[in-house]
Amino acid sequence: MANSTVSFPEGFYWGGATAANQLEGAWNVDGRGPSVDDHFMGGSYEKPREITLEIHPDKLYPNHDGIDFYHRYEEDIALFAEMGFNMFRMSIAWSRIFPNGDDAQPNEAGLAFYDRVFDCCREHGIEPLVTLSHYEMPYHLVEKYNGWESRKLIDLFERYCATVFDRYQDKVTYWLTFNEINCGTSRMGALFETSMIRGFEGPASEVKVTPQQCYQALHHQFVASGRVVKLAHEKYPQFKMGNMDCFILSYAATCDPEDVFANQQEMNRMNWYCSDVQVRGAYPFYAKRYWAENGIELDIREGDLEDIAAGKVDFYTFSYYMSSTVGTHADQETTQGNMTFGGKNPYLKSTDWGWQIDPLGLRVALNEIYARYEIPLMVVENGMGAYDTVEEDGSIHDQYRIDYLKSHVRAMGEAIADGVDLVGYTWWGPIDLVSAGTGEMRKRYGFIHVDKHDDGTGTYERRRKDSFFAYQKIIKSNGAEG
Ligand code: BGP
Repeated sequence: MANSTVSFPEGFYWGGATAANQLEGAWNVDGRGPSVDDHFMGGSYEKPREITLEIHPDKLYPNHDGIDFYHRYEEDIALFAEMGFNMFRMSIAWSRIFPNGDDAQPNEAGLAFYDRVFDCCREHGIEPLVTLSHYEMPYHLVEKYNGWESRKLIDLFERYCATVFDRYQDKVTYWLTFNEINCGTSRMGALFETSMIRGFEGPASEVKVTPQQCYQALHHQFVASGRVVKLAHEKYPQFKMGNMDCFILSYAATCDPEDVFANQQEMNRMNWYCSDVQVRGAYPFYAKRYWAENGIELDIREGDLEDIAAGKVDFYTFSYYMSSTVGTHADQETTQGNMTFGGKNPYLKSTDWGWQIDPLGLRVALNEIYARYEIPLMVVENGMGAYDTVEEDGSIHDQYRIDYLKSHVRAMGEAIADGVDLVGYTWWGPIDLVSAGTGEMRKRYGFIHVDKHDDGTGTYERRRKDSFFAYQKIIKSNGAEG
């Protein structure tokens, strides 16, 4: 097909995405309770993160003070505004609002913090996009209930959401229930699993969770998401509610029908299972066979399926970093890194962390997703983790990040020209923050550099990289300079 002229719709949302536990810091300030992430030590490219029963703030794991956004949010949001953001994706730390998750009253200091952040966004004309649960929860809920394995979490989550909906109803319109909810269906779900395994200590990659536990916990999250979306629709008609999936597009490794079929099954399990439930409001047709073949017997109680049906989301959001391949042949190579993401693709290059870069795959994904659901889409995470070098004069020439950004913006423009209703794009980590997968600082995504290092040194000074100005131009031209 010939190249068409691409243009982004007026009012398109351009911005960046973050998560509370990866940037706020202030882990024990103003009444915040311990969160699961405070028990999650730093790792590296080679070494998986480790889970500890005690919190060790003195040891090397940078998430405890993040990048100190808690105290520097005004400066950071002003920098986002300077780039031209009209959307900022962030999460609320549940443990700031209910320090133990099941407290009788919410923590006023925690609520007041997000008031300040949302007000600051509004002053800069930035629309907040808020994730209610981004890879963390109050640690007490793991100790007491074994996290999402317990149905009790449904009520507790609903109460937390009702509290923040009520408080921020005039400040926030766009909400996402669970970040990358589908990671609970795979080994990648180590992060998710951390939040549901009581008493485990050691490398996160060794957490043993059965398919039964995973899918039961997911069922509880689906019911919770359904109830919360229903509540929002009934009480706050101005709210727009979204899901959030980690979309890892996979290709069949060869044209052997066995590979094609294996890939189709993987796409169902990894990419479609959760969004079919959250967008269509019911378990998909292929679920029953999958459960039966994997020894999963879901405890579905009266009212659960009605809650799921009543909680269909208004828009679909996803993260997109890479693609992979799925094959059945013995010589199939896998990707490298402290987490592997499927098979290698000889046609693609990878980032320093082994994530295969595939902008055309984003166009494929957008077309596939839109064909399936036909509701507005947002790419709420996309980005490139890389080592950056600060030159003597303080500049940072991150052309590799600019190339990644531009190629993905072009792919989105083409998808829009294809007819996809794409309404927003938030780059992951517009400011350097702590990596979720490895717990490192040196895996940097930002357009803004933060002087903080894995050995605990640094001034936290913020510095514009070359990519800062590239994104600024893209936004100013509404995607034309991509
Ligand atoms: C997504 C998570 C984010 C984020 C990002 C990059 O899976 O939603 O929290 O961190 O991936 O991953 P990493 O930090 O491991 O490079």
